[in-house]
Amino acid sequence: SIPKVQTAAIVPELGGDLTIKTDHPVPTIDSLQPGECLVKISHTGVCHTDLHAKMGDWPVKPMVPLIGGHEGVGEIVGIAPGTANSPVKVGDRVGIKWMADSCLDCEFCRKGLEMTCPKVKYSGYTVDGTFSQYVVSFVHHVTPIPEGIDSAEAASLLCAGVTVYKALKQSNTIVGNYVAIPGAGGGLGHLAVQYAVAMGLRVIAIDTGKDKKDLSLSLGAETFIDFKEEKDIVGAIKSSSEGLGPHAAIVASASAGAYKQAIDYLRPGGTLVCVGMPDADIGINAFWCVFKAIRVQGSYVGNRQDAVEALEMGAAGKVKVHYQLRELEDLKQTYEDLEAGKIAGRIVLKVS
Ligand code: 8ID
Ligand code: ZN
Repeated sequence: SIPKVQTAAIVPELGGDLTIKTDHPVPTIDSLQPGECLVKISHTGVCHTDLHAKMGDWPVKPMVPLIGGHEGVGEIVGIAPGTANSPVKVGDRVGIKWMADSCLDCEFCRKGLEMTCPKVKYSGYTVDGTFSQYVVSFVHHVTPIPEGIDSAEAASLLCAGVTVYKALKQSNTIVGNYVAIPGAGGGLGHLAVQYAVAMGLRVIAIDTGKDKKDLSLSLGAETFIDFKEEKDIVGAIKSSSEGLGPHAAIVASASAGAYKQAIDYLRPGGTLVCVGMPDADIGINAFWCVFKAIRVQGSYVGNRQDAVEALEMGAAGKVKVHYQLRELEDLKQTYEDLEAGKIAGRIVLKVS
């Protein structure tokens, strides 16, 4: 049976402290709108986006008070009365990702760009997210979790995994090409290394510290460059790729620094895929961008099909989230560690 109250981590105001409430109300099934479902969360990943949300450091602000979180896995415990054609049913194990809901009928939804739908809802940003035991989600957008992958493992594939999988799809690379991954030791980056290796790409990992170096190399990166120690990052990246530079860069770092060098080190004809989201200019020089025939591609999470594909890769054992398991109550500490750059891979919280 569904309890009346639950534990939830709440951001009361932007930039403020987190409050863990143990008596937060659980919505009743009868109060849900058609198309909505109630999901009992077992695990959720913590994405750097959740930290941006808590800090309110993006030009588009989240609602407050806010329950963050958008890498959740759980079980559907109820579906709103009057819901037609639900592709999922009570008892199904599903994932909740950043894109919580969209209209499915506009130009952007028809093109598979649901994340830019004018009616889009973002989990843990414009609707409450997965840092609580029970979450309202949407039957047409939850992602079925395939068998053969446990919930803690699957959680971070729903944002970090989907996002870098889609970014690599948009990188205009083929087997044998080089890809540079600034942020390679972080949540998104360590999965980008693995999807890239699975695609047959040769990975140049850029990040800092021994943990992130060891993780990147163990996942199949050919080279690791420490951005805090290497004086000539552009030179080091080029000399790791036959002197010509990588064919693509997937910038997965949460700071602006990593964007600045990309045009300098990319191979002519190469592609810069923008993934990390500091609210900052990326400093692209028009002359060199044209002169080197560089493409610049913004890559925003992934659509419903990308999510299914990214999870299938996880269930097939091609990629594996390297995570440390913590409790929901540890979210505050996790934000501090993320901000300090201390987390190699991901933190996943056990919610219930
Ligand atoms: O749809 C999207 N595009 C999307 C989806 C999900 C997340 C974008 N994001 C954004 C987040 O909002 C955040 O801005 O991607 C960024 C990275 O998210 P994350 O992987 O969850 O963050 P992390 O685990 O903190 O990893 C970031 C890594 O970047 C490194 C850090 O050391 C860390 O390992 N890094 C930094 I900060 N500056 C760097 C630099 N100059 C750098 N690595 C290389 N060069
Ligand atoms: Zn995310």
